[in-house]
Amino acid sequence: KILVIGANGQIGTELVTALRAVHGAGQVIASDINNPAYAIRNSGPFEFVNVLDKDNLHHIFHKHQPTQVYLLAAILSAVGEQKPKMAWDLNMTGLIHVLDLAVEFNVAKVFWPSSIAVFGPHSPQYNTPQYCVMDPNTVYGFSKLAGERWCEYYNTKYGLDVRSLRYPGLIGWRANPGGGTTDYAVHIFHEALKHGKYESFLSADTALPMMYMDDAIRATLTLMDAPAEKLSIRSSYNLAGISFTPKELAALIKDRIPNFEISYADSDPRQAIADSWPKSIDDSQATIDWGWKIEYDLPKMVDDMLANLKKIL
Ligand code: VAH
Repeated sequence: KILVIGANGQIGTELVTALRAVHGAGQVIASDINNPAYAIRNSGPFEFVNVLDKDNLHHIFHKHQPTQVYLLAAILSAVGEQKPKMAWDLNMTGLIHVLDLAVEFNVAKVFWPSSIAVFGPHSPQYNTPQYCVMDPNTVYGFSKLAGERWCEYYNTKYGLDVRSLRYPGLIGWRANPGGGTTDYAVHIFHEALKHGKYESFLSADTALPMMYMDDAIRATLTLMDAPAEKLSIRSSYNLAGISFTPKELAALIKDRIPNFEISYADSDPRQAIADSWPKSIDDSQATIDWGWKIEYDLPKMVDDMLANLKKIL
C-alpha cells in the first residue's frame, strides 16, 4: 500500500493520479486534512489526516501498513511569509512525525519534496550546484533546508530509505498551485484563456527554474524506483527543467493567443522571494545517479498546458 499525505495539493493530486495508474487505485491511499479534491474523490481510498496529530497519523499507518509514504503536506513560500510559525511547525513537525512513524512501521521508502527555495542570496545564481552556500531567507526555504538535514539524518542513523527532490517551480493543469512564488506561471494560462490578459506579480525579467508537472512526476517515480545503492544524495537532489522569465512565457502564449496582453504589478512581496532564488540549477548528480533527463522544453509545455486547459475551462 502507498500512502500519499497532502493528496489535495498541486503535487499530491498529480502523484495520486500517477501512482494509481501504476499500482491500481486500491493500493494508493490518498489523505489530506481537507475533503478530497475533485480529481481524486472517486478514484480510490481516502483518509482524513492531520500531520500535526501524531496519534491520528499513527492510526492511519497502523490501519494501512504502508510500504511507501509520500509526504507532500506543506505551507509554501508566499503563504509561509504570512504565517511563519505555522509554516515552520507544519513543515517541520509534520516531517519528523512521518519519519518517526516510517521507522516504527518499517516503511520501505519515503518521499519528501524539497525545493530550490533552499538556496538563498549568497548561493551561486546560475547553474546552482548540489553543494554550495545555502542561506535561504524564507521560512519555507529554511524549513526545507532543515528538512533535508532530518531526511539525511534518518537515513544515516536508522537506515530509513527516504528520498527527496529539490523541485523548481512546477507548472501543471490538473491542480492549482497552493500559495507559492512561482504560481504566476500557472495562473497566466488560466487568465490568458479566460480573459486574454494577466497581471504578473513578478517583474518581466525575473528568471526562475521551472518544470512541467509531467516531468516532475516522472522524475519522482524514476527516483523512487532507482536501486538504493545508486543514490549518492540522501538530503535532496537538485532537479532542473527550464528557466524562463514572465516576459518570455508571455511571448510564447501571445504566439498562440494573439490578443493576449500581459502587465506587471509593481510591488508584490513575492518579488523579493523570487530575487533570493537561483535563476538556473545544475542537476548533473541526478543524471549520473538515476539517469534524469527533461522531456518538456518551454514551447512543448506551453502547447500542452493550453491544449489541456482549453478542454476543462
Ligand atoms: C513555491 N512552488 O513557490 C513553490 C516552490 C520553487 C518554488 O517551492 O513556494
